[in-house]
Amino acid sequence: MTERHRPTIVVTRKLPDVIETRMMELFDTRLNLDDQPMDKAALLEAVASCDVLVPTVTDRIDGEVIAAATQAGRCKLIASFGTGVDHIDLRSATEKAITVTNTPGVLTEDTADVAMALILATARRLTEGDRQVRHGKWQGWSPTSMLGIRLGGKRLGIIGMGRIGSALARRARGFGMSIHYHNRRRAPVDLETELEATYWDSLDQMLARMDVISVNCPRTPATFHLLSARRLKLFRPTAILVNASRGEVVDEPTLARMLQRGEIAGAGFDVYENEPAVNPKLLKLDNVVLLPHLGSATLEGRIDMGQKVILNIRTFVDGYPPPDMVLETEF
Ligand code: 8YV
Repeated sequence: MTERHRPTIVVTRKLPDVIETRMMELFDTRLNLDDQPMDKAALLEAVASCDVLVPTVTDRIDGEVIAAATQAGRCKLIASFGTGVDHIDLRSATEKAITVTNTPGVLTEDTADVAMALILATARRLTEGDRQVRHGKWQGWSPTSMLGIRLGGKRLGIIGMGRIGSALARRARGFGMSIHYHNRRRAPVDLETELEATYWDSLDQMLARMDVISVNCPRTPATFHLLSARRLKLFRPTAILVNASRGEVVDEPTLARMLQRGEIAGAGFDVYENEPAVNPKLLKLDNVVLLPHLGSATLEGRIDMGQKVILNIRTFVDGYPPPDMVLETEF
């Protein structure tokens, strides 16, 4: 039996122990045990000295990094730990014949849980209430204090009815919400029937009629500021917005201003335009829920993601197309 090629891989962030151990068994692996995000110089050095780079959402794999990989002539695979690939310059990777893989599917349910949690927390003012109790400001029960919005019977508008959008819709139905969605392509009839979902070809028309809006589309050139100032102004003043996808899909400064003025009732954020920086206006508002990009943050999810990365690397090294190959044309 011929020996399998043992590639050199560089992992840019600390991964769950079980994944790092397996990587060490299978590959010549350089880990990042102190978990400090790599700066540009470190990334350029890493990509020039490995066969496979394993980055995460916190690494900007731009044209310069791809060029460094090409010049050194070694790195042929970028096996990203995560589903979103907006941190990778896919065009440069395609041009330079560098394969890119991601980890779709295994973080769907965890991310939908966080989107639903944001809807509940924003509508029922959970984090605001927590702050009140914690800071000794609670004066006791009152019939008219801390009133929120009942979710049952309300309309949820989902922007991006992919895996996560559909998983969120299933959860929201359990809370009595009706499902509306906008997507590049209309969903298959089976899914629409299962979710009793209403398709809106016009995003503008949908936005103006929803009680809750959830962003679940990927960040691509076409979705950058999809919720622009003009579109945010279409929201009903009683509406709430949640985003567990990517901050760049929403014009964050305009949203912050509108929340401050009460032109939109509330918002739940898991992601931000300039992570980890958060618009300072948001920090002062009580009608927002601010989470630190928790979407896929379960131990089980992160282990499943790591296993996908390993499978992608092994398949590629064996000379086959890896299962989660990302095609630039999809984005
Ligand atoms: C991941 C995410 O944890 O997979 C994604 O697209 O947004 C996150 O939930 C992160 O990207 C890991 O790189």
